[in-house]
Amino acid sequence: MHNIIDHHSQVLNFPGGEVKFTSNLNFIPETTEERVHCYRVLDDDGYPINNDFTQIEKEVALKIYTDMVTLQTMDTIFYEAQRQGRISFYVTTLGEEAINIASAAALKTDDFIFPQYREPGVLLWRGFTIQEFAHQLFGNKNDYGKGRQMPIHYGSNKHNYITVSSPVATQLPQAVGAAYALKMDAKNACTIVYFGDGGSSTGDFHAALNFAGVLDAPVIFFCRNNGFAISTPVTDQFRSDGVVTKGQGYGIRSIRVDGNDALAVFTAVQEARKIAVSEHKPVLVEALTYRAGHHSTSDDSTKYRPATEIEWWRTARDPISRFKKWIEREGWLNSEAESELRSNIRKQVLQAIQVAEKVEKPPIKDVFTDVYDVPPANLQKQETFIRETIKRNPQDYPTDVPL
Ligand SMILES: Cc1ncc(C[n+]2csc(CCOP(=O)(O)OP(=O)(O)O)c2C)c(N)n1
Repeated sequence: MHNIIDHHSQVLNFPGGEVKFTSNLNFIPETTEERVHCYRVLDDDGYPINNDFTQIEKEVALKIYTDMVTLQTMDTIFYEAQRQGRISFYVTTLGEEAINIASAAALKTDDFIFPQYREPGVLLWRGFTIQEFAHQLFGNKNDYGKGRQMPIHYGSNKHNYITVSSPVATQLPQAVGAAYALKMDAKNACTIVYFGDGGSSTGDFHAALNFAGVLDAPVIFFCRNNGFAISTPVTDQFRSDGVVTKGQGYGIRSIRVDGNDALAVFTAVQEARKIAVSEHKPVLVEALTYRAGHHSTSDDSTKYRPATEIEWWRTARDPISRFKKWIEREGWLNSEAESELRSNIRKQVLQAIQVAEKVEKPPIKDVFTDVYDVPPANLQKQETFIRETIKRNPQDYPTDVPL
């Protein structure tokens, strides 16, 4: 380090660049006068504001629409299945359909997805079937996690979708490490990591951004700022102007986008990907949205926010209706095709539940495999114990779990 003070020009050559001296005792203000603007393409009525966005083809637009409707339908029916006691837990993505589907549409299949848990739409976009979702939710023997994970902890090697793990924000540093590995291997790909505003309130978020900035890791940090971390509103989480402003603190280019505008999300993520892959730089995207459903099936959000607020977001700001208005005006969808699409998807989801429910559960032995090459003595003992207990009390154990 060489701190050479240049008295003539009043600058300090300090690691990272020149620093000018000043005789003004100025603190950097804690806020800016105006909040960071939010990029959008479609107004609330689905009219493009201008032409400054990526033009998408009819086929892509229709797939975005179909997948958003599929996600919404899965949410409605799987949520009901939990209420009926057929599955133990569920999390909806209501209100965040554009974030899920349009961001996925802007990526390439070689890019790795590090989800939080409210992004099943990214997996849907990549071709994970409704039946595969249902098998996971029922934890049957066709579930790739062999029934060991909570419902909604989807994962797929085939789709480069890292398995969901509920401890909040652990995926953030992992995504940076994986992005760095992609860069070292000279791969033409990036990672994208999704997280909520609550995820940004953890230490892992800050560590991840700092490492990414320093290592020039090709990672897209995608924050779904939906206003709440369960019952904690963002106003109780941070005093900054949201999450977007935190990027600059770590030397990371950042953008704020309207998360309920599929075209804006698509365009922003496509540009972010270019920066990550061509320039080997991390990017932060903050999508402003609203969690239009309860946090999970264990939550009742009317206890901490007004029902009228939820209703307003569900209707006036619904991302699916906004996108629909746009594609209808483009002449790519009419009401007949729309109702056929919806009834078709509904049938598929109901059918998937019926099939998944009948598939037997993974065998007991699967509880003890896949961690150790040779199971240690304590696990062997536990397996013997559980088998003997079941033999003694068969009436207490489900009949669809093979021994
Ligand atoms: C480390 C950790 N702390 C607390 C929890 C409990 N928890 C589960 S989800 C959640 C809120 C996360 O909110 P956010 O990141 O904003 O995502 P959102 O649910 O709004 O999509 C919390 C606190 C957890 N799973 N892990």
